[in-house]
Amino acid sequence: MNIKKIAVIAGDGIGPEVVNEGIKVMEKVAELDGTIQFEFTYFPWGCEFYLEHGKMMSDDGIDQLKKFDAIYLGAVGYPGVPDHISLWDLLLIIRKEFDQYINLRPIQLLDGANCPITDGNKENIDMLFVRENSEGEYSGAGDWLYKGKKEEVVLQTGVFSRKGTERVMRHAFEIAKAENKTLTSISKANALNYSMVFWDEVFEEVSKDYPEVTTYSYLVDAAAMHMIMDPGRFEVVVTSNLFGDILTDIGAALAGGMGLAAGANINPEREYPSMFEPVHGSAPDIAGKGIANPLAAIWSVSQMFDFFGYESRGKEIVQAIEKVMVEGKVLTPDSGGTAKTNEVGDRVVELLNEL
Ligand code: GGG
Repeated sequence: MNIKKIAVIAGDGIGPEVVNEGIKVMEKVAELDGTIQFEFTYFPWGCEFYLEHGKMMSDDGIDQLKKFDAIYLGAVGYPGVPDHISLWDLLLIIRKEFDQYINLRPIQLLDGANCPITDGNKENIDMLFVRENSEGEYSGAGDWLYKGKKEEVVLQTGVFSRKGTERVMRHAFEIAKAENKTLTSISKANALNYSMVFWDEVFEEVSKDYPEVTTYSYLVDAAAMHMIMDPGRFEVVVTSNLFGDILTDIGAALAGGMGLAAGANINPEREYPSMFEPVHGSAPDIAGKGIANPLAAIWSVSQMFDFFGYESRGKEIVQAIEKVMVEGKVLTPDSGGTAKTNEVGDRVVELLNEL
């Protein structure tokens, strides 16, 4: 039996509600498979923990998480705790400490999902974003000078190392090559005259090692427009931390909304645990009402199965999500239904039984 130890950080707001459904699905798939089993350890970290202890996670939190095979995260952020603290002191610190330098965000329009553009279909909305996840605009480098004075100045420095830039590009090229897809790099070299000129140069250099991969390069503003006007241009996409975060929200909208957007924070060397999460935040406005859409959290479970080498099980989970969407009977309000979070999770489990 392949036993995987999973650290569960359900986090804030709707995090615990959607994570519960993801765990249901993990257990069902493990039961159906018969060769894999999960052991869950729950960590109470997040904004409530912060309000009680003055910190988002225990001081030795990173050491505690190190021994797990993967982390399953819900959502972070809640009114009462500044957003930069809740994000930096839990989610971003885990990504950095565990060198999860790849953020994989699939943008895939499933049958039954609501696409806001007229020409959107399964064929032209099928992309994989490979977002740089360890540095760039999210490096945390900067300063706040003369705080509160009239001379006040803030600096937020983008950090693009050769190692960090090259490795995310190589990872994206490897995916594009294996899947026989095109690779698009998204940057902004006309305005960001150091970081993005460098980004484009490294992309050009690395592309020489992958002559079989057709490449494109767009400025981020043009890319944002093309994603709406002509999404079929994009297959595998590599981009920086901030651009990736923004563009994948456009992607989420194209593919049916944030309730379907999943993300995997990967340490490709497997030296540290990787982390799987819905892309959405904690949605305090609907927290506790039992109406949050659990499908993004469930889709991220499919990414976890892929990561563990159970790709066919991962595919089945996405198929079950698609069936729920096609049936259209058990959907949460954001997808036009009236179902509760747990009912959607239960329906996914029932459909997995039938696949
Ligand atoms: N699901 C995790 C979560 O709450 N994410 C909110 C967020 O703001 N994430 C920023 C990022 O992915 O960089």
